[in-house]
Amino acid sequence: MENYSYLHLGEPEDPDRYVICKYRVTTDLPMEKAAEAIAAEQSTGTWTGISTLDSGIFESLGARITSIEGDMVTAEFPAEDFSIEVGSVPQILSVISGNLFGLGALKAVRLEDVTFPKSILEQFKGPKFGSEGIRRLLDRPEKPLVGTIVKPKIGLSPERTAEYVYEAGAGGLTNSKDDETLVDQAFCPIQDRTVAVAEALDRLEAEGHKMMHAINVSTRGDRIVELAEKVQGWGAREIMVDVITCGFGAVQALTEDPSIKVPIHVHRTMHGAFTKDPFHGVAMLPLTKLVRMVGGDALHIGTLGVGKMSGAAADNSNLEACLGDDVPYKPVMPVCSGGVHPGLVAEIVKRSGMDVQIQAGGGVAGHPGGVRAGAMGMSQAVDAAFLGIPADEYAKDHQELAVALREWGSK
Ligand code: CAP
Ligand code: MG
Repeated sequence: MENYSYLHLGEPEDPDRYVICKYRVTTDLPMEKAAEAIAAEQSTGTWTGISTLDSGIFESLGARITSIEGDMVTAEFPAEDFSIEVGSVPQILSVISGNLFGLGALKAVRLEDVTFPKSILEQFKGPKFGSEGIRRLLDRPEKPLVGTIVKPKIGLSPERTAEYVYEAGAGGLTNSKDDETLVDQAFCPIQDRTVAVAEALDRLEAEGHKMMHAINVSTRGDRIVELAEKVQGWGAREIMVDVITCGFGAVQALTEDPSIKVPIHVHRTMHGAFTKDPFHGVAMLPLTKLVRMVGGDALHIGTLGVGKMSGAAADNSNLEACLGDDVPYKPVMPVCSGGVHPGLVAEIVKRSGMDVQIQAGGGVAGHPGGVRAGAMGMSQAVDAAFLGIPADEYAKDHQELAVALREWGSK
């Protein structure tokens, strides 16, 4: 039996023919051995030599380890390792982030990044709306979008949800959304909620304010498109889906269905289970790239190092993956959410720039003056950041912002 080596150290990476993955590897073995174990398991090999592997298969389909720098291993997978079925994220994930996580040869391994060749990028359509399309629908060309998550997460009736949305819009917010645990519970049926919220949004529009609210349709894969179509028919202007719990296939079913004509807001609840450990799991970055490929219009990327979810990536890599022009798709609207309040807005905008949607749930509903005042406080904070005026200075003439800064402080 031939003993094939997957090591091609020092050879140049070939971004036109290969999917290039960066893995952070923790192991007691020599790093070359651990890297070979990954390449073998994820492409043409297994734990032992096998009689059925010939040089033709190995040379055309075997993964290549092109570099090992410290604990960072670069592996290239030939484009031919991936399905000819157009745009299959499940199969891509099985290759680049599959069995390797369980390999005994590795104490820990984390997929940090992935780059796809043109031949695979071309299989995907990217967002229909993206950040520009959402801005166009809201008539908000430049300022950061400013939103809320209806709180409490669960418990409000359709009428109280709609009232919350109306108050948030009256306070100046451009966006609101269902929380990730709300879909179609008895206390707030999705049809009644969608209809009531649509009426609130119509009322706001008649008063001159454009706003969208994302209705959460996260459900079984065989029902999600049907539910989204219904929700759209009941008046939803935006739809929300959880990419981790529903899967990339579900997001893609929504984004590629010609009958769905509203933007798709992508939540990522559960991602912390595999993104939080810096040595094991999958970083958010590959997932962000895949969400853009499958056509999410807006995506949660965390709060760039401030806010309650600060265990997640604090750098700008996910923001850049949403907005960068290195892929042939429209930019995705990056959403900063999680423990946000008006006192954090300036710092977020300083880190993100203007192309961002900033959201606060507790930071709106927890305002001592109620939801409308909370929304005003957030809107004023975004206006101040947009104008480059420090929040406490702007607060001298903006009462709701002043109250919020007193309540929660500022960064
Ligand atoms: C924010 C939020 C978001 C998380 C997750 C929540 O509410 O609705 O789901 O921030 O976002 O329930 O926590 P608050 P991400 O504004 O009240 O914190 O995945 O980007 O971290
Ligand atoms: Mg939430």
